[in-house]
Amino acid sequence: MDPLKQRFYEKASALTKEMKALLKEHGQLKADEVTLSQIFGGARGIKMMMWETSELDANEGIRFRGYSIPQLQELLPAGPLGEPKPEGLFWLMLVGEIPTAEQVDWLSEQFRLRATVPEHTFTMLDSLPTDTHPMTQFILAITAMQTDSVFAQRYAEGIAKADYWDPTYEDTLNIIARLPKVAAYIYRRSFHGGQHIAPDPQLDWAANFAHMLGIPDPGFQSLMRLYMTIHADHEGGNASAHTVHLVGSTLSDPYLSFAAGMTALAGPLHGLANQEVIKWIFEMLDELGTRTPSKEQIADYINRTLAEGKVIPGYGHAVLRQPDPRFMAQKKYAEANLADSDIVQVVWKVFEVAPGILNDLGKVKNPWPNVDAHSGAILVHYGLTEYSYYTVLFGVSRALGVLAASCWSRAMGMPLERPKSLTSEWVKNFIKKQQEA
Ligand code: HAX
Repeated sequence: MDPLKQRFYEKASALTKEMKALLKEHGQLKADEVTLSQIFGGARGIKMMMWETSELDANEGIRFRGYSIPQLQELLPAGPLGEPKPEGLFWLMLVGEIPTAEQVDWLSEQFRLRATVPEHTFTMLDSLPTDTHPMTQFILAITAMQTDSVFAQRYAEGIAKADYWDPTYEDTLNIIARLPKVAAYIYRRSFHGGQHIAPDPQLDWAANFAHMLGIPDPGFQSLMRLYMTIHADHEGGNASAHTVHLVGSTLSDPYLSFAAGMTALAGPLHGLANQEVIKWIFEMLDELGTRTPSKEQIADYINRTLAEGKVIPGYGHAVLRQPDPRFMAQKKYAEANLADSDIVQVVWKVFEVAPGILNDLGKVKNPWPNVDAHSGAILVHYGLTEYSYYTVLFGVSRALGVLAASCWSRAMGMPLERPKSLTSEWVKNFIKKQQEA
């Protein structure tokens, strides 16, 4: 057994045993009470699933195994320009320990060794029109690779429930290893005439992805390490993670459950917001006829967007009630590396005026920027201007968190997820009974 798999097995076996004993004694304790407003309001805040890899606090933002993003930037083994390697975050999320530089190098090598994509994936992609949305291509490509699922094969052979975690781990490493190649292929066929770039075996996972996209700037490689780290996980309740969790609970294998999660990420209220933000900014600049709008011009454009009954993309969040630390990490990166960029300065000016305007509406619970408000401007700076591709980048990163969490779900023997739904008739009767009581 490889060292990471061995460590995961030890950790997961111990925690599963501990949780079983705790549940036996305390299983009847109430962890939550649910209001009708929560049921009608998108299940906000209802505690209903286990998710080991990260936890979100409304005011503090995300912590991965207890570590904030600035702490990860300090503690995880880094690339040459100082940003953490996402391999290290994956290790941390999977086993709860900060890895050494040697362990991260070992994982980079694992991803290199497992990166061969089944050829029919490319044949399938090449059969699609090149203007097919990149997220559609991405989802189809993940699904096409499912022919290689170790979990599906072992299940068909008749695997014991106690062993589900093992092929889940294998699929997890294989999928993460293959995604940069698949995602770069989609980018190059969609926007660069199908001129593909061979992987560079000297590079770590994120830098190799940057290389295959065709942007040789070492700054872009470093940005990709940061990008792949901060987008990886946001606890279990967000739409993409929850979808992976739900579909995985049917024992649909990691390829299919991850592809399902990517269909959720492709919604404009979730991951697609990163393309919507830059699209909205470009439309604003075109309409205003300037690359350097004033704060007053931006405020006016925000008000016009709201008057048209649209949302301001990149602002608001279902859980967060402060500026997203993932936004702040990107802002800090931009301040250090590309403070002169016009498009980045537009993002900062929007940050100065949008929260006040949204706050004044009186209904927006969180007027602050989320992760998607900043990423596009930095990508544009490095020449990655084709914004319909941005959510694929998010998706490659999201694999790290949701698949590590899938390993935990199978190791802990999580059952088929099946919450209760209600009818309006039930709600009316319930209210009547409460009033009579
Ligand atoms: N612009 C305008 N209005 C907004 C708004 C925004 N950015 N954010 C929230 N509102 C509105 C809602 O549409 C809602 O209006 P109605 O009552 O008229 O329907 C009201 O404020 C209350 O909403 P909320 O409780 O504050 O927010 P929700 O939890 O319902 O929704 C969303 C959270 C992220 C979907 C929402 O803030 C939004 O639509 N933001 C813009 C899209 C976006 O940036 N999405 C990415 C989120 C982060 C993410 O998942 N990234 O992948």
